[in-house]
Amino acid sequence: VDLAARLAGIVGAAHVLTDPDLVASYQTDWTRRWRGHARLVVRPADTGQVAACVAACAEAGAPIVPQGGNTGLVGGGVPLHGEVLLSLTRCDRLEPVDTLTGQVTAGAGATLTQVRAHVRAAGYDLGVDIAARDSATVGGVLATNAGGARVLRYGTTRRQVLGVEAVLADGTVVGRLDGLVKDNVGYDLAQLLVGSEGTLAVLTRARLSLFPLLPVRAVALVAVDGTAAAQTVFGGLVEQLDTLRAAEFFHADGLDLVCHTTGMRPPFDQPCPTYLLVECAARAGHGTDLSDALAAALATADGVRDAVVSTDGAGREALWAYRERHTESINAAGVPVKLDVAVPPRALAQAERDIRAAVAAVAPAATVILFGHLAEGNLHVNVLGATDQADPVADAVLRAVAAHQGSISAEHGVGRAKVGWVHLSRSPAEIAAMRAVKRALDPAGLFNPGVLLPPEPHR
Ligand code: 2HG
Ligand code: ZN
Repeated sequence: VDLAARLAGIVGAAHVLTDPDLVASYQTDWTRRWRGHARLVVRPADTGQVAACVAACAEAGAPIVPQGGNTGLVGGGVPLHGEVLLSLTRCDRLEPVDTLTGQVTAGAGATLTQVRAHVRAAGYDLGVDIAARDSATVGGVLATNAGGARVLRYGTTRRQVLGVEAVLADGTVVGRLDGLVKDNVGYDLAQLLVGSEGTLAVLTRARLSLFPLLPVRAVALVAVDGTAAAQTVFGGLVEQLDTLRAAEFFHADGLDLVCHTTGMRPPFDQPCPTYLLVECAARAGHGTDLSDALAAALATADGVRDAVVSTDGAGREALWAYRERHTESINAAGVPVKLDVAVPPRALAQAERDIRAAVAAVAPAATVILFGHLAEGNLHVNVLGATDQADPVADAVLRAVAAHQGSISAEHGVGRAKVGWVHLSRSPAEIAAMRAVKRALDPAGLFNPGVLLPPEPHR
């Protein structure tokens, strides 16, 4: 029996796709930079079916690319060379929120928006929040250890994961979802799989710790003179406010692009070089205190050129849109070379200058849009008009980042995009240890070949 027929026997014929029209959307990423082809798409509905599919592929020697919402930005979920595309979107079951512990078990295919709506009904919130929330799935978010806009308050995804269930390369199921906070029995497999980018196992479910829902929110957009000024303002706010949970920044060129693409009106009459967006959040009953405190803190913070504060839902969303609609606006302008990096905050402003200079040196006609998450020094480098120079551009940018003791991969993952530069952020000994883990868990190289680790040198 051929593989497609075997898989159809597991998931039902309707969930094995081979028709090129149906397979097409799974083979291209959202930015259009990564395209390839899948042997077929298989869409299991639960852990048992995932395990059976993995076992069948292992037996057939057919490599697997696991995929969630396909909104990744590093090509980590795109089949390039005829792999089996294992789509987890049907594994989206949400279990009841455990209100005694503030935890929930979610299927890998549930989107962040689905999980958030589910836990909100019980008075809880999900710590992770990213702009792709409507399509990004729990599995993809864990696989990349996604960061997003609230890391300064809740940490990255890793901090919110108490356990996972996953299917190993031979089709066995491992994991625990009991959510014991104190449970130290040997290696932490769940945390090993978080951030492993689909290279070690297929995540099927996760036990997540939740946070109290903070329904009262105030958002401010602050015009400043540059990145260093944004950091000064942020520092002033941190000193005065314990409700701060986001600090994002972008520049005039990005704002222009967003306004041009979306038709939004610029936020201020006078343009400024840089914009800082901050959000405060609190429990019910702190409404006026919150916006008053934010306005008062802004009034005394050094470096504020102009500011607008919004507390109502529509106003807050409108301010967030200037920041969150960067990605789609960049995409509308062309196929970007995307480099998500982090540098120590003290080096952020200089790193931005160095990155612009580095790109100008190899692709003088390219447009560089920089924005990101201020508190972590997490910069989203988007280079337009340079797809034919993607490798030299990546090389120049990532070397500039490494020179500041930064990380070549902050929150989107290494994927296929940065495999060639892992050595800039990890020592040979660390890479060897990672390879040993990969070989131990996936000796045949079944999962996500070509992602995360550079090809093995000949031994
Ligand atoms: C964000 O922070 C996302 O909006 C996407 O991480 C960043 O498009 C990008 O480069
Ligand atoms: Zn981001």
